Amino acid sequence: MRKMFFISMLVLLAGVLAACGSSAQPAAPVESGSSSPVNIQIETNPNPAMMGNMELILTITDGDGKPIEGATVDVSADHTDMTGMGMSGLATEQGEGRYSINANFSMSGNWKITVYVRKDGLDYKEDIEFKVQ
Ligand SMILES: [Cu+2]
Repeated sequence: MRKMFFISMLVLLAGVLAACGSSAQPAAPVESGSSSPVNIQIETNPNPAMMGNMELILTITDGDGKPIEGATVDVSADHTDMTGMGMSGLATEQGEGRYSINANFSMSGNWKITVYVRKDGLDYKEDIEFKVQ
């Protein structure tokens, strides 16, 4: 229950990842490459990532390191070792390229976070491996 303390003030303001067994994936986004137009850094609160309720904070910048603001940022999470544990939701913009979303990670282990960043002509997807203690 101690994790609840860290995020209780943020829940009302931020997006929430909702558990969902059959979320439709958007079609054919651009996969990340070596010369990526978008960089995504992921932080968690609490840090390191722990089972239970967590806030994920994504800092999204362009190839020049400038924050990407005003984007639509979809986040999904899958427990890599199992099926049927997917969650997805829309992150809430916090300014200066930061986007946050709350999620309940019901199991420890390896998760894959998939982030979709869309703005004007930009349609970008990145998978981020993620370990929950
Ligand atoms: Cu699981």
